[in-house]
Amino acid sequence: MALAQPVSAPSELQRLREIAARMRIDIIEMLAKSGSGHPGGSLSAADIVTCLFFSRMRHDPKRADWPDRDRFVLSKGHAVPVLYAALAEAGYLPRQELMTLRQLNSRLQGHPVNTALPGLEACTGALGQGLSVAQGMALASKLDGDKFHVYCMIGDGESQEGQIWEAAMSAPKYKLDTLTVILDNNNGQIDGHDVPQILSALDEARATKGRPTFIWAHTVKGKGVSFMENQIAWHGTAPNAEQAGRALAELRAQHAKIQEGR
Ligand SMILES: Cc1ncc(C[n+]2csc(CCOP(=O)(O)OP(=O)(O)O)c2C)c(N)n1
Ligand SMILES: [Mg+2]
Repeated sequence: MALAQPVSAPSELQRLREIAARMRIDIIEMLAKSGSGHPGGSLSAADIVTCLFFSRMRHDPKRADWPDRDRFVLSKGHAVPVLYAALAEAGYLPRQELMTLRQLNSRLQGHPVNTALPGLEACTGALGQGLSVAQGMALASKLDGDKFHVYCMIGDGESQEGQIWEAAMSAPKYKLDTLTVILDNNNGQIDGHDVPQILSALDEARATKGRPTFIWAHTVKGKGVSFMENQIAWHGTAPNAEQAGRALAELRAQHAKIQEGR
């Protein structure tokens, strides 16, 4: 997707890139501590989730149950470390709680539990189901007079589920312009790591009337950590201490480089 004009001021793009870089550090630290979880699909989604939570979504961490808030449903629920990192960054939970990922009694389970933690909109993890949940929310928004917008992220692997296709066929039938679906295709039309392109696609989606929007985001699985990028072995394996050290050195160097650009 070519951008006709800048979508946000350079300082705003800088702010978003810094947040995404910090969230990648959080993801690796969380996974290294828990010893299990899914780095690949968490790292690939970091820029998109950042653009949603810190630029385009209307939400309030102090009022997680605000009826008019925009909703984000992470249908590829196994990538929830990226969502926990965003919620911590936004102030829904204390940053140190991230280190309780996947522990017994933690609010941060290996897949999102919406009754456990404010900011989580749906229980997801059984691939294919989140888009149907998001569609129900988008329909409710329409019935209430377009009160809020619903964003749903699905995975390319997840898209092999029939339920995704059923939802994709029924959403246009109900003219669900309150729904934006983002495919994290960590393999395109937009570069899912390019902040201006993500923002522009989200703006176009929000302005589209009479039909839902589907954004096909081209991403790299494991984005940001050289030895994890495009390596399927890093789909669901947490880094050990030595690997986490190497990953964090790279992510901290990227974060510092973005900060230098201020
Ligand atoms: C119904 C169902 N089948 C299988 C799984 C196991 N599983 C978890 S993640 C995954 C692959 C998902 O790939 P993709 O949607 O592309 O996610 P990403 O690459 O972003 O991690 C599978 C098969 C599951 N969670 N749910
Ligand atoms: Mg994938």
